[in-house]
Amino acid sequence: MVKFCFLIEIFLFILLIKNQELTIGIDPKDSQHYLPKKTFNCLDGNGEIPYSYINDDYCDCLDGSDEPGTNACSNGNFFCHNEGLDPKKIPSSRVNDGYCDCCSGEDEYNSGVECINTCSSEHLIKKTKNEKKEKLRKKGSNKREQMINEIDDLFLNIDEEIEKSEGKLERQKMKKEKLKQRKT
Ligand SMILES: [Ca+2]
Ligand SMILES: [Ca+2]
Repeated sequence: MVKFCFLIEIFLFILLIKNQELTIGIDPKDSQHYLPKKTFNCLDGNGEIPYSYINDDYCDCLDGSDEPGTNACSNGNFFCHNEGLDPKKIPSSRVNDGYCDCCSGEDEYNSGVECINTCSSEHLIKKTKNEKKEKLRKKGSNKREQMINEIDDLFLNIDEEIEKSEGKLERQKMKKEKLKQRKT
């Protein structure tokens, strides 16, 4: 009985590995189209193929949607999850081509090339750049506000000076008028 359970566990494990191979490179937003069933419908609607044809290294769908995880289709796309950084899609021709295109290196899962995961360091660089940009933007914004306040103060002073001059002129006119009246 123990041996039987052990065999079932091994079988389930193999199924899990096989399913992971079948679903590699799939955009999570399309994952509902790749659920294990008897058949798979090409995403462009032009064809129905057995589920086992997904990622079997042979291009069956015209839109390349059956081979997201291999480079069999020239027009397919591979989804890099890039955990820790932004996910992105790359042309599936770059899968296992010996060059690390995803920062996670997940596109080179079967080429023998060992990719260093650079997602965390790229994330740190991006974060530092964004912080610097934000700092500069705030500095610029504060400087602009300061200049606007200085210009406002300048205009306020000019208005006060004009008011003072107008008052002075008015008083002089009145004084002149009084002198005129006294003479007559
Ligand atoms: Ca295929
Ligand atoms: Ca690559």
